[in-house]
Amino acid sequence: MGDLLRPLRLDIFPETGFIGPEQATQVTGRHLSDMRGMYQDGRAAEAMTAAGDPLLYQVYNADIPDEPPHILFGTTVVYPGKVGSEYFMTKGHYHAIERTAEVYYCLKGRGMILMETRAGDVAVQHLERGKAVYIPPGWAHRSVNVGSEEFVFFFAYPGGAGHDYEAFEGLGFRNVVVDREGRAVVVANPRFA
Ligand code: S6P
Ligand code: ZN
Repeated sequence: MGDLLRPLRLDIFPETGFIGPEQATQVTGRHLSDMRGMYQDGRAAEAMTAAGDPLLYQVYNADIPDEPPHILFGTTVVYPGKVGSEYFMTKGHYHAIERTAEVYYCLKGRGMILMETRAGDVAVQHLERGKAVYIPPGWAHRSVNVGSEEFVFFFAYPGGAGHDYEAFEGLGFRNVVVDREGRAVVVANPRFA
C-alpha cells in the first residue's frame, strides 16, 4: 500500500484545459520543432518553425504515480491552426504496454481521433463537447484539432502504460486530416502509396 495516495480533488477548467492546483499538475508543451517530419508539407513546417516555432499543444497531467494500480488522468489542449493544409495534431503513440486502453472525453472544440493497429486496421472518431471516445488496447491514437478554437479533452489510462512514439517517426499514421476548401477531410497518407 506504500504507493497509494490519500484521496484528492482537483479543479479542471474546460475552457482552458488547465488543472489546478498547479503543484499537483505537470505541464508539457509540444512545439512544431518537436514534430520534425510528421507533417506532410515539410517546407511549410520548416518555414513556420523558423518564423517562431508555434506551440501546437499542451498536456496537463495530474501528479499521480505512473504505475499500477493507479489511473493517470489529465487534459490535452490542441491549439487551432494548420501546417500547410494539415491541422495541428498530437504526435500520436501506441502505449508501450499494448494491452492498455484509454478514454478521451471532449470538454471544448472539435477534433478527430485517428486510430490504427499494428495489423493495419484504421478508425476515426469525431469529438465535440460532451462526447467520449474509447481507445481499446492495441490501438495507436493521434488527436487533431479540426475547429477554430482550442480542442480540449480529458483523458484517463492505466499507470505504467508508457508511450511508444517510434512507430510514427517514419511514415506517420495511415490517415491524415487536411483542409479541403474549409472542410476537414480524412485522406489516406500519401507516404503509404
Ligand atoms: C496519453 C494520452 C494523452 C497524450 C496527449 C499528447 O496516453 O493519450 O495524454 O499523451 O494527448 O499526445 P502525444 O501523442 O504527444 O503523447
Ligand atoms: Zn495514450
